[in-house]
Amino acid sequence: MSESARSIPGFCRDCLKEQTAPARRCLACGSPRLLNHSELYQLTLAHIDCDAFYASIEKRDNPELADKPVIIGGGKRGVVSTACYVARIRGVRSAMPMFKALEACPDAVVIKPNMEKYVSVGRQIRAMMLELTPLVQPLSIDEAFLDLSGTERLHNDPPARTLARFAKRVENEIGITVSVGLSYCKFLAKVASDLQKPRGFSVIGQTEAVDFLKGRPVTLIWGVGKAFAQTLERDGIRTIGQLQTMEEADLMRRYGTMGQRLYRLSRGLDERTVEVDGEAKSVSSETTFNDDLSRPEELVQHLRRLSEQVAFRLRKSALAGQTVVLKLKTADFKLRTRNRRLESPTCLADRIFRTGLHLLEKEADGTKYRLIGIGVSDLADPALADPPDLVDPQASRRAAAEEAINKLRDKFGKATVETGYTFGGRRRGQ
Ligand code: DCP
Ligand code: MG
Repeated sequence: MSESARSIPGFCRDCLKEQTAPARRCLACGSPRLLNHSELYQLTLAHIDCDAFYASIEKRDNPELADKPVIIGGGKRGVVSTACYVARIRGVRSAMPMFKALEACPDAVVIKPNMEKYVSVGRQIRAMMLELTPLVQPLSIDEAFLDLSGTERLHNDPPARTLARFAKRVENEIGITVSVGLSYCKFLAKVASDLQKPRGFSVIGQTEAVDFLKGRPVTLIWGVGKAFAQTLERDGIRTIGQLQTMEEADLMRRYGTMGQRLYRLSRGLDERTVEVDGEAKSVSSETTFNDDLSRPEELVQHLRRLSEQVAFRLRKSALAGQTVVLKLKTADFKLRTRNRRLESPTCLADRIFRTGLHLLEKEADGTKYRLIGIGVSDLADPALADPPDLVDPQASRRAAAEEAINKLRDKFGKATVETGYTFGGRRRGQ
């Protein structure tokens, strides 16, 4: 063993015993869960994400489920919210229609979500995080960034060990597991927490960042969704390594401000700090078109898709919103926002979409747009959202119809079922 390998800082994640010589098992307790990294005790930025959050809580509350495949879902949308890791091995994924999930895993135990319970566990975990540092930025119900710089004195331990203790504490006191990512910036801390799930603890240091990123797909970069990945693919760019060889000016000329982000993140440069007041004030989703659009039916299609994304994000954050906001940017970069307050908060794609449609109707007057966005503000507790049929007696029927349509589309393809939303008084989308 070389001298440098000998001195890599590390410890056992089970008994926390220091372990500087890399080995297969802990010399003290025999656990294989050892953590060694040359920058282990310098890194301070963490991302923590609970493992199969809803499913883990249900397993905790019913030990008979421990080794069984468990799916949380059904309810309003008939899709999988989350699946435990046993069900994932069998091919079940988040957002999968329930009937497909049950095809993949017929013996799965399906449980309806109990949001109230999940929100309360989420709050307990957040309170524990705040004991580590005041700099906690929640991203959703089960995940947060933590900046642990300057906490070494307080905890009498470097952040890496404080985080390992935290993971143990959550297991012992709350009864579910978490995965930790530790790095020097937000981007890589978030990437790291996903590397070894469940019960993971991964470290990405400054020295290996560029090498680590080299072979990864561009979709790992924050803000590179499916559509933008396709644009990059058309330009022959698939890996982050390719971005690493490109000039900043070139990337900016091609992709605007996004180009700058690609330049920086591909090199592991990310100066964003952990924002304490990061509690969302609104949840929205928007898209910039490849070519400017003015035809109502095209705008409506985007509106529909974006409304579904907003509903999905609301669900993930355990939020609802009472004001629907439509955002449009004209071809000559003028911004138009229109909003409408609902009778009750909502987290349903259908209600967001219909309200957005109403707002869009007046704006789709032949103007050419380069961007459309939809979102909700006035965020509220999802338990208060969408009281059954109080608002619109048709709503639950429509939700059921939406589900039936989704099923047909899954079976026969998207083109089979057109819903023919009325727009501007005429029937479209035939
Ligand atoms: N969620 C949802 N619908 C989705 C994705 C997630 O309702 N399509 C909910 C259920 C999850 C919770 O949000 O339990 C947290 O989302 P994550 O993406 O962190 O997923 P999990 O915690 O379930 O799994 P992982 O272990 O991959 O983090
Ligand atoms: Mg999670």
